[in-house]
Amino acid sequence: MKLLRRTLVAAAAAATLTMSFAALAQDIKPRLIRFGYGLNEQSNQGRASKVFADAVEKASGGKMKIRVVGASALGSDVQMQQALMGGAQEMMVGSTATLVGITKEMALWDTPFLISNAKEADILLDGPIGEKIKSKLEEKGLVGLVYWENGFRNLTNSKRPVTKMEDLDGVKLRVMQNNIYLDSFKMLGANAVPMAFSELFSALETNTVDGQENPYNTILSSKFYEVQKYLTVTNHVYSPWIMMVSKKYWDQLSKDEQKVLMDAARISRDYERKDTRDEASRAIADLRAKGMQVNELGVGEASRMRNKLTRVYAQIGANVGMDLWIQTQNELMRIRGQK
Ligand code: TK8
Repeated sequence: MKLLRRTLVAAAAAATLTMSFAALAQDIKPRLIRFGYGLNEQSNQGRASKVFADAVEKASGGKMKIRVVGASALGSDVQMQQALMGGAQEMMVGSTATLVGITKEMALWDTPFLISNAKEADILLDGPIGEKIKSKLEEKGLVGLVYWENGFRNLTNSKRPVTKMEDLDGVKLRVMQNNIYLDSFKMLGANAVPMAFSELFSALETNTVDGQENPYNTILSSKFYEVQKYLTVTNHVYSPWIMMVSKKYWDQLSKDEQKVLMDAARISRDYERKDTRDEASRAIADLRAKGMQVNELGVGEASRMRNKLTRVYAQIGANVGMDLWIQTQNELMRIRGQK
């Protein structure tokens, strides 16, 4: 009996020792988190990524370190998603549109002309609808933290001013790797081709494609004005970004560490949306100053386009499911009724 007790005490002591060694090792070696994104450092995406990294470092007292890698240096959105699912990379921020092949409900955010202002975007993204869609990522090995604003997308090209639908005829247009975008722009008459963002600048420069569509912020930060003459204010879709963690990695973290990442993600989201909106409000003037020729769509053209896209709306409804689709329409009616 005595012997047994002594053995147990010794075993317990050994266990405590091992545990404190592990704790010590963790204290010394910060958890290094690779965080990838597609745009360059001097962009809204780059600035907010830095805010996130600083917030994590501060809240963890330096125990968790974010290594921020921009300009698609860790891969395109699609490649990074795969790396997160496989556990080869810890974190990223990128377009929700490129996630549709993984989580079909993400197609809600591809709906043309769905969201018409920042208030609607914030309520849909941060409320139950955004949460529901985000939670679908988990079964695919991804943990969605928060949505950032990419923004309202506008059209640029090097051929001609686009004022009506027919002006898109024959324009070779890069779209994201997403079927809704591909089908939509084909239906509108463009010669749409899917391509990773990382290849876009040189494709525009070499005239492999004539045009593309992205928010003002990106047209500025990626210097598309150097290779695109015409900008059409279409606001054809509000496009979010989403911050994600590899589920394999997330599950290894303690509750406290998960909270550090989530809190910092929220801080970066609030910063990012404000920064993006400030920049977007000045952007048309900036892009004109850089030499772009800016025009609006002709009267009634947006609704002509919407009518042309009936099949796309049906396709999105099928992707996201009727419940979610109706819930979204109801939510928008509620928000619009408040005004
Ligand atoms: C950046 C992309 C970009 C998106 C696109 O990696 O591909 O056009 O708008 O922001 O996610």
